[in-house]
Formats: sequence, C-alpha cells, structure tokens
Amino acid sequence: MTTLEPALQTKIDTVEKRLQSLLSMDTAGYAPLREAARYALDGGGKRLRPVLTLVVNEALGGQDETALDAACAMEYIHNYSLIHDDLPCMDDDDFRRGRPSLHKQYSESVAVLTGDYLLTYAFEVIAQSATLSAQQKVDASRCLAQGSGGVGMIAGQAMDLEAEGQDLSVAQLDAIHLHKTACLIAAAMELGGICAGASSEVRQELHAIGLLLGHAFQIVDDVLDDEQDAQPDNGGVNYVALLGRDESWTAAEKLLQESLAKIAKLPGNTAILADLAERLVHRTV
Ligand code: GRG
Repeated sequence: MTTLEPALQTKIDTVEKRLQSLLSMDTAGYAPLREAARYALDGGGKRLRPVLTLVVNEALGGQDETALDAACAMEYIHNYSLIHDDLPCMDDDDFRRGRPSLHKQYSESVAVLTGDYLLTYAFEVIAQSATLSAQQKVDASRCLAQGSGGVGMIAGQAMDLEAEGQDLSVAQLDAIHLHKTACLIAAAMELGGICAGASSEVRQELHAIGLLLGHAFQIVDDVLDDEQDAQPDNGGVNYVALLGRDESWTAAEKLLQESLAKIAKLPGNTAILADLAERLVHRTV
C-alpha cells in the first residue's frame, strides 16, 4: 500500500455514502425507480469518475464537500450509461459487476426508465447543490451534458453500434474510444476544475488530460477484456485485435506519460492526481 492509497480510499467511501444519501433524499421520486437505481449503484464499481472530480478539486485547493454532489451526478450518469449499454438492443450483457444486469433483475422497460431516471436526477442534483454558485451550476451542467451527450459518450455509443461487424482502422477505433469513454472522463476532470473555481485555461487543460487518460483507460479495458476472454465490442474489433497486447500496452503507457507531463504543469498539489492517473492505467480490474 502506498501512502496515497488511504487518501483515495477515503474519497471512494465519501462518494459511496453520498450516492446513497442523495437517492434517499429524493423522497418524491417514484419508489420502484429509486429501488432499481439503488440496485445498480449497490453493485460496486471503481467510482473512478467521481474520485477524479474530487481529486482534481482538492489538487486545486477545493474542499470535498463543495464538489461531492457534482461528483455523484457524474457517477449517476456513468451508471445510467452502463444500464442502457447492457440492454439487448445495445451490448446485450446479462451480467454487470458480477450480478445480473438491471434488465435481467427487473425488466427491459424498468432498465430503460432507471437509466433515464439516473440521467435526469444527475442534473437535478447539480441544480439543487447547496455548495456550488449559480455560475458553477451552469458550467457543471454544460460540462456533464457535453461529456455524456451527442458530442461525447452518446455519439461514441452510436459510432460503436454502426461499426459493428466492420473492419476498423486504428484511427476509427480511436475516434470511438475518445467519444464513448474518454469524453466522460475528461468531463469528470473538468468538473473538478469547475468546482474548485479554476480558470478556463486550467479547465481546458484538465479536459485535455482527461481525454489522454480516458483513451488509455479504454485501451487497458480492451487488453483486460482480451486477457479474460470477454466478448469484445465492435463485433470483435478492439485495440488488441488491431495491435496485439504488447503494442496496446505501449500505446496506453505513452498516453499515460503524456498526461503525467501535463499534470506536472498544473497549479496546486497534484501528487494524488498523478498517483490516480498511474493506477487507472496500471490496473488489473
Ligand atoms: C448506452 C448511452 C449509452 C452509453 C454507453 C459506457 C458505455 C457507453 C458503454 C459501456 C461499455 C464500455 C466498454 C464502455 C467503455 C467505458 C468503460 C470502460 C466503462 C466501464 O467503466 P468502469 O470500468 O466501470 O469505470 P465500473 O464498473 O468500475 O464503474
């Protein structure tokens, strides 16, 4: 265990508690939907995106409390995307995080609506945040919408579905990865900057670092899927199929080093951020 690990674990614990308490606070929300949302969130997950938001916020001098609800909104959006991605009309996965996926546990219609609920509730959480200024709420909403919407994750998912069964070049696969995975991770980092009151230059730089790390994260995901013999996306085309495992690791490592060079130039105390960046590339799960 490195000395930084307890700091990251504390952030994960803080996020876990708030994810649950924010759902409990939505007492007016339709109970069966909240229960299904809880099932999705109870299944674990690395909580990478909200922790990135908190770590960036802290590196730039912010308090966890200020960024916590925004970080949870980010995790709600991530969980919605996983619920919808598992549906038969998308990736058709019966299991998620070692348990039946939501449409298997409940039904397809409940899975669609629970994803919709989490996406919508994310923006309500931002709007009702007691710690962000009005301008921060506007900036956070824009950041979340762009990272997850038609210029970000949803575009990537559409591109991914279109590419199914086709021979892809590395450049085409990169474009899918950047949209589907990296845009939301970039938004998670930018969100930390917004919550900390960073300048627009620093926020842009955080977004750029997030794209590099998100891209590396997805390449590693492809390698880990390949090692575990998991069904790859794109009808069989992924990074490993195109480049092999060794070259895929090299590509991920190069992106990590580029991101670390940029992190070193950020203002503030970036030691935990650099540590987290390494962990999200040098991982086994
Ligand atoms: C259906 C709108 C919509 C979007 C789907 C997220 C996504 C886009 C698809 C999921 C499948 C996939 C391989 C996505 C790439 C991003 C990725 C690696 C997601 C998994 O993120 P982790 O590893 O998951 O952070 P945990 O379980 O740890 O939260």
